Amino acid sequence: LVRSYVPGEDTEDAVRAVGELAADGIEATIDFLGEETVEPEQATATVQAYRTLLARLVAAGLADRAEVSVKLTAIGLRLEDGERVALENARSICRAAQRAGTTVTIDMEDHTTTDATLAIVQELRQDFPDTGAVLQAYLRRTEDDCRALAGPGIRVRLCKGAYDEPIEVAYTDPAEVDRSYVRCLKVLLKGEGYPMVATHDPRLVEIASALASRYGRAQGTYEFQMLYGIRPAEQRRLADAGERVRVYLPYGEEWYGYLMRRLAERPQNLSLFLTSLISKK
Ligand code: FMN
Repeated sequence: LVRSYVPGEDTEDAVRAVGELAADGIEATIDFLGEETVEPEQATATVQAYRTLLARLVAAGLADRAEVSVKLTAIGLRLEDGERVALENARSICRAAQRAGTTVTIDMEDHTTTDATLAIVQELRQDFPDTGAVLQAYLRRTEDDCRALAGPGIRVRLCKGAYDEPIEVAYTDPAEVDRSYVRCLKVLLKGEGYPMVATHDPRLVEIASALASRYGRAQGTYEFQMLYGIRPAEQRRLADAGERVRVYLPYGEEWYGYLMRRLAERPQNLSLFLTSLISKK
């Protein structure tokens, strides 16, 4: 079970999985699973893990098939002077990614981090213009954020959102979240940026394809993203149809304890686990 959703604990496991996906014409974005950072040393170790990973991707000739996804809380956002620490650490990862010839996307976490995260992404984009942002359709603010991030070349991953958010800031009715997702898709696909459509929801995938052709977007001027091991046949179907597809691939040592805690909380709910793998609640 574990190996179907996380390819392994080591850098080599992640690199091997990237190679396997590449053979199917699918790209990757790799997330190093660290624990919530409570000490600066842990943040530094996470940065080092990303640097090692990027070097290994280059050595394996796969740096053009994979980018990395980074959570700011894993590189210091919640430490003292956290915004500065996280920005400096993120810069270091972006520099390594640029040298490797690939990109970084900054994951979005719970709503208390949205402003800081977007501010840091904007700062990073000064030096590394292809740094990706993530917007969550369940937040009421997100349609506006999409407008602000629909400019030329801006990489934006649109997802529904994975955290338990209060009704003041988020839509809680799934139908409302879907409607918001479609409104956001329209803004991003009509815009001049590079939308990354992250969902497994068959209806939203279909709507995204239809909107892309309605707005005259060629395949490859946007992409689909799904989690490693979820709907793999659909991932291959989209890739075979000429779409650009990227899989979010988590790996790391913290994986096992993490999975066990999630399953202990809600043993009946595997999809909750899969979502929490992303959100690290
Ligand atoms: N949720 C977040 O809150 N922040 C993220 O950065 C994030 N990144 C994701 C990346 C990918 C490739 C995918 C597929 C999902 C991501 N999610 C993220 C999780 C989604 O918000 C959502 O919980 C999950 O995809 C289930 O919804 P679905 O029915 O649209 O697939």
